[in-house]
Amino acid sequence: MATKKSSSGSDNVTSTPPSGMASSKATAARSTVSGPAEEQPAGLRDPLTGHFEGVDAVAAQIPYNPNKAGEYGKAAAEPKTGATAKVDDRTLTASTLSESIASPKVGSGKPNLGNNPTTTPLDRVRVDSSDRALTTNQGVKVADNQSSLKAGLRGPTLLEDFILREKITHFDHERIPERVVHARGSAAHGYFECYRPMTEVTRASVFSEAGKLTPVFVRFSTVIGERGSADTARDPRGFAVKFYTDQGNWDLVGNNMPVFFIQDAMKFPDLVHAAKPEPHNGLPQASTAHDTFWDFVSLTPESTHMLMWVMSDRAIPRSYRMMQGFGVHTFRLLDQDGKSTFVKFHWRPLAGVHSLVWDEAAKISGADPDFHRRDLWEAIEAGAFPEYELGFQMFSEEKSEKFSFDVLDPTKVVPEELVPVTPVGKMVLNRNPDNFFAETEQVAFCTANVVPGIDFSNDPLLAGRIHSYHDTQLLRLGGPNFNEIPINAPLAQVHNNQRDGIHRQAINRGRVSYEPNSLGGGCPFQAGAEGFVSFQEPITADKVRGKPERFADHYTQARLFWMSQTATEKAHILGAYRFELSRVQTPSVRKRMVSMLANVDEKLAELLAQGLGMDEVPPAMPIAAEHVATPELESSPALSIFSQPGDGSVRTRRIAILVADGVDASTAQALHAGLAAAGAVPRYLGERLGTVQGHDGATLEVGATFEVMPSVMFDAAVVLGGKKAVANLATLGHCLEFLKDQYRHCKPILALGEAADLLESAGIPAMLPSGKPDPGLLVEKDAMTENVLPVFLRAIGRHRHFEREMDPPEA
Ligand code: HDE
Repeated sequence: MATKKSSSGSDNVTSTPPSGMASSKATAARSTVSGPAEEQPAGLRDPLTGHFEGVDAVAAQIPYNPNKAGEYGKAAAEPKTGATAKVDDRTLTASTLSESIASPKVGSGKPNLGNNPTTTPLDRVRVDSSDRALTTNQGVKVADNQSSLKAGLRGPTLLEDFILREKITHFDHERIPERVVHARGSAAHGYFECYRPMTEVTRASVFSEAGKLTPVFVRFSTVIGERGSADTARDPRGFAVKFYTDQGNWDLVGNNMPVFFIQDAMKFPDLVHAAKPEPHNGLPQASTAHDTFWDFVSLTPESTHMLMWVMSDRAIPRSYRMMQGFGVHTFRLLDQDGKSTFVKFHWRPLAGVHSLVWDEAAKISGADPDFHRRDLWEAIEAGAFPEYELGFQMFSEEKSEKFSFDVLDPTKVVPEELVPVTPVGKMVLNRNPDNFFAETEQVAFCTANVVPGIDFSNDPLLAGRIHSYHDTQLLRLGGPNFNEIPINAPLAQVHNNQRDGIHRQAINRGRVSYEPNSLGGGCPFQAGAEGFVSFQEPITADKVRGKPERFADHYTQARLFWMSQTATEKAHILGAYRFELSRVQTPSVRKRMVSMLANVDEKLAELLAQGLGMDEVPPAMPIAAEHVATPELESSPALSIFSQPGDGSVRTRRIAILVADGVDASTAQALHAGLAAAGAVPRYLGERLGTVQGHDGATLEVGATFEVMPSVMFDAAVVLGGKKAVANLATLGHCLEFLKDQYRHCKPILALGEAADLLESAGIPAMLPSGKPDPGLLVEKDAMTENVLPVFLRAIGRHRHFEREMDPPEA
């Protein structure tokens, strides 16, 4: 670029046009406040005139709006592709004649036509500072990042210090509002692989061919706790998946439970206000175990079914990798001709569904509040990629009308025994995010994000969600351009006439920001049949507030759930109700809840009343339904967690090998190797970090200590022989507590040689309460045989040994 000396003598960039730009003579800037009626005579032509003539030729190709008639009546059902003009000279649609001028900042001077680069892969914004100096946000190198600029070393700091001010100002603004619900979450990238073409039911391209891969970003969350709350609270878990499809983004924003508390979006703020910390004192954090929640739900009997799920072990998953996901609402699949099939979406973890037990979950909240976040991160870092199968439950509208329940009611499931789940593909999470804030915090899911081939049903809860998610991001992410934040941008091209708004990034080329137009050659044009076409649902109805009659049956499916649980699950549900309601301070709220549950099962109500110290079971509360249809099923085995044990693999299970000086170290090493080879994660656990000396001369490095990783951080434990080691461990309160908790939480324990004595010191009974041998307690008094490891692996694969569970625990 040409430069001239400024008066101060320093080099300044001038306004002289750089080479490549039309000369000032050629453009001879004529005023554009008026234009000629006809083409200009040759002598008067200049580049601007030529440009306007070219634009006119483009505009003339669209002499009228040919689609106008198609907007009315029946014709509107089949939207036409927008009219476009043939544009040979692409400078005619440019914003400026100076477009061809290049610089490192404005680009090559050859715009990438028909392209929106803000949607390209995340590499475009991934920043790496290797070998780079520190700079300001303006790219100016910072010489000194230690001290502010002062008038004298002991003097006042100067306002002029733009480096200090920029740094502090950015820091001051580093937080955004947390999500009003689901604030606490963890996320990962991955892909979805389609098993087979589903084109007979949907035109969604994700499901168009076997082997088709679609990138995804998934965020798991708790609901009630604040952003920094503990992971293992009793709560539903969010299971939100953003599919970056070639037709645009599809968000399947689900939970790990297939039903919800309420039936109409109108009640959502009430539900959340009741469940969140109470407004006067901000108590309690991340827990529904308080008066306002139970007050609300006991007056809202449609919540009964969901409460059964939330009181079950589904609400305390062992890992995000080991829980199901559900779209909850009935959605529609639309085929190429717009034919609709109702669908419920199901995610199934290939690792099986596994949960914590409540006492364990409560203790984990202290030992490692980030338990689920860490688990997801570590599994992916270790290459043990979480996998989930997506299934469709498909049924026609006609079929759904014959069900005893309404499929538009989000407090109801469609039992799998009525409509089986058809597997359609698999999701693999194989990449941790680079940056928590930029990706996990800024990701914006929205139920309104659907693609051609997927549509909504009239579930009134879904309708509210379609509005709410977009709306909430406007505040949380600060304006209407949050879709341009890299994690939210689709991979499909974005071209429309939306402009402006805070933090706009796309620099749209050309003067046209409206449709229809002819000056931009009609572009971007309406896509017609190729675009998203809503299902054409015939509706004749009165405008009313209210709910369909069948929504009034609040208990049949709660009972179905209860009757489908094993004895262990029932005991846990009862225990959860007892825990939560014992924390409620208002006896009449407790009583109301028990009277609600009496409509589900008398025994449940009776046992709960006993557990809460009530003198008698209150009478069942009146039911809202005038008529309750006979349910199709008495029980649905698919609703039990135990119906999905997974493949019995021990992959990623954490195993503690308890060690102390004098331990049988070579057996420890052999077990460590065997467990690791099976995919488990063994750790030597001791009182202090450092080396442990085995009685056989071998040494072991302690990897974790009892105080940092108590029992609840492990899925199983090994206690080794070695007289001195056992005597040593028996003196450690931490160790005895550890073993007691392993036992109480029904985890497999392997005790070798003298270790049997240690179990006795910890008060662990050798037999089950029933008098039978405990299959999860493997005691080998003699030396280790080759049988020991396989039997132990099988016991770990079973996850828990609930046969030994007692309420209250005696051990
Ligand atoms: Fe949400 N929900 N929700 N929800 N929800 C939000 O959106 C809302 C509901 C779910 O990881 C919010 O971006 C309404 C059911 C998940 O970022 C908000 C209603 C289900 C996530 C919102 C519901 C969900 C949210 C808060 C009733 C299971 C976390 C922040 C009409 C199918 C997504 C945000 C993430 C988040 C509204 C009910 C799942 C306020 C109004 C039912 C997984 O928009």
